[in-house]
Amino acid sequence: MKQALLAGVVMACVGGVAMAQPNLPRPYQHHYMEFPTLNQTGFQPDSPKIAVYAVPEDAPAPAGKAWSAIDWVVKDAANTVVLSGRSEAFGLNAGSGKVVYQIDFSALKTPGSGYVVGVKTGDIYKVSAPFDIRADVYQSLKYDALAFFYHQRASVPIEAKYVGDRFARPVAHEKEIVTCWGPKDHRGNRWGGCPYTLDVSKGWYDAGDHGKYVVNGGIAVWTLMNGYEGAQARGDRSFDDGRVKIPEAGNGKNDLLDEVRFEMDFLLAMQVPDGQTLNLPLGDQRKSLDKLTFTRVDASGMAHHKMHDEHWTAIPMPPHLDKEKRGLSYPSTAATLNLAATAAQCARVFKGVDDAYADRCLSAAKKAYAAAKRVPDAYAIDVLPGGGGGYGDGQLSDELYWAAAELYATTGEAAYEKDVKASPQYLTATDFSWGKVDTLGTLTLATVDTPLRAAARKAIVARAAAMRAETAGQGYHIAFNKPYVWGSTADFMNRAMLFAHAADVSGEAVYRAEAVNLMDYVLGRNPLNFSYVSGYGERAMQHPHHRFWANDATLPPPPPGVIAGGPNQNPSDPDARARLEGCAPQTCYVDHIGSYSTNEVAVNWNAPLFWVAAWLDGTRK
Ligand code: 9MR
Repeated sequence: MKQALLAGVVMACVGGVAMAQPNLPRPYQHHYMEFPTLNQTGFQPDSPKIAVYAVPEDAPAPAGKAWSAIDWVVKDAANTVVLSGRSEAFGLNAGSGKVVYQIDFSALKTPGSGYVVGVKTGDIYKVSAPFDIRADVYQSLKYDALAFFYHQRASVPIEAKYVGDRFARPVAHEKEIVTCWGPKDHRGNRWGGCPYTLDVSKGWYDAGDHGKYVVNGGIAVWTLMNGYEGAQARGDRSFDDGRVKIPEAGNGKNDLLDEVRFEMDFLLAMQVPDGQTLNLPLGDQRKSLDKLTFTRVDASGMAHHKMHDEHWTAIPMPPHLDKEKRGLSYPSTAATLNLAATAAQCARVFKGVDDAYADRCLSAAKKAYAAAKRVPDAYAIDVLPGGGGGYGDGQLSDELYWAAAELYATTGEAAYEKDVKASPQYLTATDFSWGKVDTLGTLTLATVDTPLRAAARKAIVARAAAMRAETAGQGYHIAFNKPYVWGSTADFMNRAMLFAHAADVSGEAVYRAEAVNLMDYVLGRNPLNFSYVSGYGERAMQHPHHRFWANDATLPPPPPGVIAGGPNQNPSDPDARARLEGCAPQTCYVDHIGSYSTNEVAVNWNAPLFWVAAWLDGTRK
């Protein structure tokens, strides 16, 4: 059930017993864990439907006692029992340290609104958040999750006619004509600056901050383009011109591609002009950051790693009030390969839509790829003490494989094929994130029609089968048995994306079910009984670490469809640490504006949320 950001107290009533469920206060209060948890938005009629109930006591059960079975009901909005059953205890859920019960009510397929699941404890029922059953349960989420990227645009005003008065804001960082920081860095190393300026306007702000980072923008825009390729393949018209609320609607081009282009323009602008030589630190110099050794290299075609403020700004800080000086970080091989990969993909998706743009992308991609081969070990090093995220990466063979795979998929050229096949990551499929991108290459090879497609598809399905084996051991019935790190919700969504690819190519319904399980977790079936997506669910994220959506007297809350980073078992910000001492991994989260390590939002996280919502909606029966 999509709900407006509720305040106050919600009364839930099952079997005539009313229970107060106060809306999520700040800081988080743990008694919410005592209600059955489920996807608070709802379910497609033919989808599996699972709720999870955790016993309030800490596990294990008192010596000699077993946890007994529980009785549950599902009631409709008229308070009529439509399904009932009994569940044995699943046992201890390691991620939360509680004993849980799984309630499978998949048999209920009747569309409706305002259903609840109730669990009998003593004389009362504890009830879940209300939810819907309907075929179009993900329809608005796919558009809202995509709208995030319009909201995050730099250099243009965010206009009320597309987002409503509440979320509109003036233009910020309108003309970003900048050069590299320097000539010295904060440790005294002399880089020497860059003898040119670049106009790197446009693009999306990364997250709650106003930096623009090539490697994170890269995976995000790749995900959007991969979503476009999937939509095209299934004949999904959801993003045809005029379907999305953005200024480009009506320009005759697909609106999803319009959003993609807004970021691609920025990425292309980050490329070093021809004929430029720069001093760069080559090789792994992490142990001698105070005494970097520089080499003069032909940097033509490389990409600058980042573009951001000189100092971290205060929060809140609407972007148009940001007075910081902004500048370019030096080119890195990682950024260069991100540009090569995404520009090659851009050339593919814009072919036939805007051939001139496709050509521009292809030539940038080839140039970037050649530059990365020429300068394979220019690792990103921060030249400022703060002001932007690090996004450092000391392992680039995955980036090289991804870029080669994109160029091969777009051009079919033998040289790229040779590099793809020679890569140690050839056809690997693993968890992916901004710094680990080999699977993006394999997903593209599984998508595009080349002689490698069958083998890539096999690898994706094998990976899905391996991940699926994790579900049985998880109390929340999720294919996720790994640490909860910064941005864990995106780890969930990236896994869901891989399951979706596996479902597409294998036709196996079990993989769709696993994608649904992961989405259910993010939308409420979790130990915090919390939806990490703003505006979706009775208890949903409302206080992100975001400089504009500060949700205070003057600034708006997050718009609907924005996903928080989520539980982080090693939270590093003071607001989280103060509240989360000794937390179990799945509970290391606070809905607090200060908590950048659990409650920030980011382009690389909303992109897979968008992808999965679009897929679940676009493939519904
Ligand atoms: O998503 C990034 C995560 O993997 C890193 O551990 C973390 C610390 O370096 O940074 C995260 O990215 C943040 C970036 O550095 C700055 N903008 C906000 C990003 C999301 O929190």
